Amino acid sequence: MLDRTTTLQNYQTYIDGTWTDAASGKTFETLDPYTGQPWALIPECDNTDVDLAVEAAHRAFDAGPWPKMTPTARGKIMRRIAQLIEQHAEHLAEFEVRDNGKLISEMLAQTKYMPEWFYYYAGLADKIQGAVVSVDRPDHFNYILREPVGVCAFITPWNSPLMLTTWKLAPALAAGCTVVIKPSEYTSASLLEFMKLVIAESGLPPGVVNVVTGCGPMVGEPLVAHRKVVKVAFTGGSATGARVNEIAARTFKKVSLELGGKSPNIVFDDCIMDDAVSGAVSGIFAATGQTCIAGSRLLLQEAIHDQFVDKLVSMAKTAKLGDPALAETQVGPVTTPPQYQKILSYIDIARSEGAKCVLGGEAAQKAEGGGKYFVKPTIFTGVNNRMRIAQEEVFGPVLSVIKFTNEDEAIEIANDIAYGLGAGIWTQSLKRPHTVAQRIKAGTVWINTYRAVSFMMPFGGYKASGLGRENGIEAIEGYLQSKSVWINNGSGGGNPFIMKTAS
Ligand code: TXE
Repeated sequence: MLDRTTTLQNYQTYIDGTWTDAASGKTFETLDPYTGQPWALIPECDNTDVDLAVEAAHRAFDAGPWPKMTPTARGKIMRRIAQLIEQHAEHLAEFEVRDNGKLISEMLAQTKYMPEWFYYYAGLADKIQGAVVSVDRPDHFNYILREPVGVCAFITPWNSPLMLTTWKLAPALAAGCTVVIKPSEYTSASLLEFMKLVIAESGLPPGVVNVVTGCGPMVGEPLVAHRKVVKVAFTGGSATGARVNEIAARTFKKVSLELGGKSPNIVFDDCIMDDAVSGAVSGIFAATGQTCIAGSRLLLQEAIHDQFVDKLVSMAKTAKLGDPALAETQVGPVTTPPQYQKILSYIDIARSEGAKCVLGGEAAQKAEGGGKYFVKPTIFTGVNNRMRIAQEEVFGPVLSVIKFTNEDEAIEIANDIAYGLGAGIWTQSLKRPHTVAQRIKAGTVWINTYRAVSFMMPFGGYKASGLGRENGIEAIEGYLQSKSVWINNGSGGGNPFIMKTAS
């Protein structure tokens, strides 16, 4: 059971294998979204701490044992990380809930699943193979080395802090990279607990994983700009992602971005209706709608629209709002005060655009807990895909229902958006899922399911939803680069003033 003691916990950050205060000595408060009260103090890092952390990661990469260790030995340490997460999954989930207000059932499912990433990429560590190339020159022996890129910066958001760190950390460690992580200023505590219980106990050499805490402009920007960082992996909003990408481009860093979404959940009239209703509810109200893959645009085929909306409203209105630390709670508070304001402002926008509110549409006043950040599950019908409520990411429990007549129109609406992260399709047809999945411009398409993720399945976005893919075998490519080695075993002759080509 979550311990909500009122004394503020004082955290230090973790740089070069050592617990330390911010160089400035400053701290900032982190809030419990359920009570609305501060519960911990986090070091307020700045440029100086960023530099210390990147230098530590750089030493660990350049001179330290990590990249030099055999991949098999690296894999063993990663398996130890997985075991430590298994051991502390409940504790870590409780700290996630305290900091981000998401449901204990959801956060526990995540922390219990996280070890799989470390097992999977630990298994890949000693299967990173170069190649021998029979090059088109006589007497040559050519080969390609696959090398870790170097120091990586991770910038993570507040919605699933440890899970989204894991998606980056496991492939980076397997590749032999070293890392500096900047968590969201709203949810730094669970990462610091993870460092204490998992990373510091795992046998990883000092400097391989470091943390700098603080806000985006003060810590994130200098980290992205640092000349010794060679790769940036970011999860967050599209506007911040664009800024991170611009800064990283100035020093030619590799970048992967996992950004926002406005995913269509498309229900055809040949669906199994109860499954689709449940999928629509889970798509938008799970995690209080604060997921990048929220199915925030529900596309309903005309013939079933009214019946579906009735069933949807009946199910959604039973959602139990309350303390996210209790197993029976189904919708928790919004994580951050600015996010709460943003959601309420989009409810006003939807009304002013002429959408019809058939459920919720306001803040929920909760006496218990004391927190102010609850929003009632909200459904708007009569939404037109050109409205802002259909086009812009709300990141809250607000669903836009859009009617369509046929498959072509559904696909046109689904793709008529800046984003392309996920999409759901509900149908019993055998043929339709494949044709529709091919025509949807999104990184993930779920058919008769929604919000499923796995360490084995690539995850990422089309269009403004991001660059690159996390998870699956291809994710490790983002942390590797190729080196071509040429060995001439014959004569070194030829004209020294022209490039050596085949002719
Ligand atoms: O995210 P930010 P915010 C979306 C969602 C939400 C909106 C804003 O729509 O309403 O983004 O949320 C760091 N240089 N998503 O403001 O700013 C920041 O400190 C470097 C979708 O909380 O993107 C944090 O660690 N870093 C999303 C991280 O970026 C900077 C999850 C994410 O914060 C920075 C979260 C800067 N200039 C929000 N400014 C998803 N894809 O799941 C901020 N940061």
